[in-house]
Amino acid sequence: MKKDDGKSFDDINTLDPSRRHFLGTAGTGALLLGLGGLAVQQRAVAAEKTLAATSPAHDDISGTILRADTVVADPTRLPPPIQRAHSIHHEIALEAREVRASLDSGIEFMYMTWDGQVPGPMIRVRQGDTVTLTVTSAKTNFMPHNVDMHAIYGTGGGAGATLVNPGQSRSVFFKCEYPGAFIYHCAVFDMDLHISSGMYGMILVEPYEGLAKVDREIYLGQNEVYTKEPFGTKGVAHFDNTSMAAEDPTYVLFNGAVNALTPSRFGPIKARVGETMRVFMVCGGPNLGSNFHPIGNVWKECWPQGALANPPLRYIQTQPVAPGSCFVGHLDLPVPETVKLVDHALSRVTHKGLLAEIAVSGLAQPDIYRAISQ
Ligand SMILES: [Cu+2]
Repeated sequence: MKKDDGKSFDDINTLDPSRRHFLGTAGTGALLLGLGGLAVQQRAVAAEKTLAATSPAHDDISGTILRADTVVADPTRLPPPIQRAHSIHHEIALEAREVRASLDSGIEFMYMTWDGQVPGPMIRVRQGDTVTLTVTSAKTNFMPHNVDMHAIYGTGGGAGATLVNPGQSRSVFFKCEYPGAFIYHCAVFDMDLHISSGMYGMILVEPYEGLAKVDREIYLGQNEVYTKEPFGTKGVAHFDNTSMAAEDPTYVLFNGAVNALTPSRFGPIKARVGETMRVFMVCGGPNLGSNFHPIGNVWKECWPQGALANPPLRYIQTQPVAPGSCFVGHLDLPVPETVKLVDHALSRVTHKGLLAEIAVSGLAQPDIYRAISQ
């Protein structure tokens, strides 16, 4: 994907040494071409749908699949705020990539992704900008994919025009006429499976006047995953169409993995006392919305549905974010603390793997907060 200074987001989204502070033990994250002793579960699901018969066991189909250490997107890697006051044209590329990677320590899952990460790369343009979007499907894929952009006028948000089979590439032109933070997602026939497997991201259309200045920005995505095995079962987690149809997920996740943005996995997001932070969140679903709450803090301002054309709400504790929608909010960070970002439907935190943390470091501010021992 290209941003407006001509650099490729591929450079950003490839895990480089500067990301290792965040990714910790994730290693290089380079995609490795693996020989598929393990089958592609999506193919098994397709067999269930089309044959209405016993689906092949996951390990009964051999194929070539991509493998990666992780699909977890670094929440601090996003395009910078737009400084210009004129419109430009963007050439943006997204690659549909089916990849087997870690859902949790000792658990692997067959993801479907944009550019190998969950959520997909954040696209950032300005109202009035035009885009040529090229959607490519990796040759190693098994499924058709496409993109529905909620940020545009056009049939299916471009879904029909971008439908690609493995090895194919197609392009669509659009103009971003209205501002806001919008989801983009795969929209093939079994789109719930594709979104649940990771095929969603955010396109931010900044309003003509731009956004308020903040010290830091982060980007998160929430989705739920449905597996045949109970939560935490080691080994390969197989997708379960039945529990998806019942909207009864096994996992609810930020950035595609269990407790991904915490010290036990890839580390918390870091900030300093006195800074301001803008949080972008896209809720992929496919079925559950979020009740987005910062524990130990408050949304000083937030824009429901990412609708930046409207005035923000102020000092909001828990903001609903519908599946297929987005959130933009601001945090003040006046004291040293760990802010836990959660869905306040808290069983999703305690039983289903959803947690991100912001570690705010700096001098204590006892006039604002202090513990008192007796
Ligand atoms: Cu897809």
